[in-house]
Amino acid sequence: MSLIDSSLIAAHNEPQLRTLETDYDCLGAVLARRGIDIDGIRAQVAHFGVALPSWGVGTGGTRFARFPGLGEPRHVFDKLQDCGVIHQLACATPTVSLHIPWDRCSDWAALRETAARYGLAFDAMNSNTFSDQRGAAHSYKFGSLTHTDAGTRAQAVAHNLECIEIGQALGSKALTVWVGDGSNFPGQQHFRRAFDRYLDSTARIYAALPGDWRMFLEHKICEPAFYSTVIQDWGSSYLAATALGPKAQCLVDLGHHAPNVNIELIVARLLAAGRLAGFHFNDSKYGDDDLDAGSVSPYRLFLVFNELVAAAHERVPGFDPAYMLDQSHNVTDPIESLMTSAAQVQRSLAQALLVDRAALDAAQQANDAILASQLLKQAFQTDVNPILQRIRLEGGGAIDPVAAYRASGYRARVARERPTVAGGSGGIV
Ligand code: RM4
Ligand code: MN
Ligand code: MN
Repeated sequence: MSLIDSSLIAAHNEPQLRTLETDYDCLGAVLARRGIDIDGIRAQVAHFGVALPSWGVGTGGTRFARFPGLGEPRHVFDKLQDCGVIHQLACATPTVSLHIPWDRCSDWAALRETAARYGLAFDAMNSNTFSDQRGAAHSYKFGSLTHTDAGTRAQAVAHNLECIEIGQALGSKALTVWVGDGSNFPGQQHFRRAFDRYLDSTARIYAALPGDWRMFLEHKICEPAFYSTVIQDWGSSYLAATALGPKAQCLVDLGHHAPNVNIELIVARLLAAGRLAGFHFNDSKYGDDDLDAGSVSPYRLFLVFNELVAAAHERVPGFDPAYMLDQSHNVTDPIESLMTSAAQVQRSLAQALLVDRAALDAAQQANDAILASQLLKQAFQTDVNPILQRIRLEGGGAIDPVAAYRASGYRARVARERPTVAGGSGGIV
C-alpha cells in the first residue's frame, strides 16, 4: 500500500534521472579503476536494512522541555504509518522496533497486518522498566531488575516476559533489555550485589526466551543514574551475557559511552567473542545525545562499519548483528531525520565495502601506518551517493527523500487528522 502517491514520487525523480545516470556511471568508472564492481556494491547495500525505533517518529524532548511538532503520531498505528512513509521514500528501513508499554495496543494481529501492508516487519522488542506504569504495584524509582526488593524485581521480570509474548505475536525474534538501574550517590548501592540481582532477574527472562530468540543486553555509562549504573559498559554486559548463555549478546548504543571511547574497538572485541548483538545508531558529542546518526562524527560510524565489513569478509563465526536507529528528534521533523539517518548508515556500509581489504592486510602486516590510514580514508572520502540514489530509485523510493517528502505534503495532511499534543513537560524521549 502506497502512503505517498507513486506518481508524485516519479514526478519528483524525473528531472534528476539524467544526472543520476551520469553520476552513477562516473562513480562506476572510478571504482572500476580500483578493481571494484559498482553493481556488486549496490546489490550488497540494497540488501541491508536498519530498523526504525517506533518512539523515534514522535518529537523527542530534553530534560527541560518538549516542543511537539505538527501531526505527531497518537498511537502505534500512527507510528507505523510514519515508518511506512520513511520506508517507502528511503527504502532502507524494512523493520520497526517497538517499545512496551508505549506501543501497547488491543489487537496485535491487526498491527502485524497493518505493518505488512506498509512493507514492514518487526525487529527487536524493547522493554521499559525505567519508568512506572500506571497502576503498577511497585515503583522503579530505586531500580527494576536489580531492585533490593524481590517483589519489584519480579514485576520487572514479568514485564519482560510480556514483551516476549507480544513479540511472538508480531514475529519479532529478540528482546532488548536496557535498565536505568544504578545509583546517584557513592555508597548508595552495593555494586556486586546489584549485579548479582541483575543476573538472577535476567536469567529468569532468558529462561523464557523462545528457541529462535536472542536477548540483547544494552549497556549505558550513565543516565538516569549519574553516579553508577549496573550495566555500565561492554565489560559488565559481556560478563552478564556469558553468565546467561549463548542467546544473550551485547548491544552497542553509540551514545552510551564516555566521550572519545573507541567504539569500533569495542565492536571488534565483541565480534571476536561472538557476543555482538547489534547496534542502536545515533550520534553524540557529549553523552547520550541521541543526535542523528553520522551527523556529528560520520568517520566514527564508518569505522564501526569497517569492523563489521572486515568481520563479514573474514567470516567471523556467528556474525549476525541487528541494526537499529535509536534517536531523539527535538528540532527536526522526525521523518526527515530518520530518512537521513538511515541513508547515513547505508552510506557508511557502502564506504566500508570499498576498503581494499587485501591492501589493508598487507599494510597492517608491514606496519605501514600511513598507507593503512590512507586506505580507510580513500574509502571514506568516496562519494557513494549515486549508489544510494539508485537503490532508492529501484525500490520505488525517492532519489532525494527529504525533498520528495516535503513536496508530498504528508505532514500537513496528518496534522489535520492528528491533533497537536500538549508540550511543556520534559522527557528524554
Ligand atoms: C535509553 C536506551 C534505550 C532506549 C531508551 C528510550 O537511553 O538507549 O535503548 O530504549 O533510551
Ligand atoms: Mn538505545
Ligand atoms: Mn540511549
